[in-house]
Amino acid sequence: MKLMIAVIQRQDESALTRALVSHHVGITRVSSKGGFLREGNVTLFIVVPDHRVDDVMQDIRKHCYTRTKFVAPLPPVAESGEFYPSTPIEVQVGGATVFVVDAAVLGRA
Ligand code: 2BA
Repeated sequence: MKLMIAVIQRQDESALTRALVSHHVGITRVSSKGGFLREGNVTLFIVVPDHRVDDVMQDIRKHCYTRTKFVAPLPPVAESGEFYPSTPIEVQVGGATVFVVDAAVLGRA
């Protein structure tokens, strides 16, 4: 068994979870927040037999899109009154960040 931990963007959640549920894949969803952008995202916990990992990845690839965000970089420590031009930097987010680890289901209470 594998535990797949997928960090996805909120905009992709609905289509992806619908697809996974229709393929009889069990999911647990938690609200999360990226450490860099500090924007809300969604983390899905998915446990599947090894042979289904590729099917889940296919759904993730199909429904999770790369988007461009602009973030204002943090200013360096500046002398008071010093002008600091903060040009937003472009960041690519997604499609999805997926971690796959071995899992054992020991039973259900
Ligand atoms: P965030 O941490 O908010 O990162 C959003 C995007 O900002 C990242 O997209 C990446 O393109 C960029 N980024 C992240 N850290 C950066 C840095 N130190 N310098 C410059 N750019 C940086 P993704 O790579 O697609 O990641 C999307 C979200 O997936 C992340 O949101 C985070 O919630 C999660 N994630 C990504 N890598 C992770 C990791 N190694 N461990 C745990 N969660 C991760």
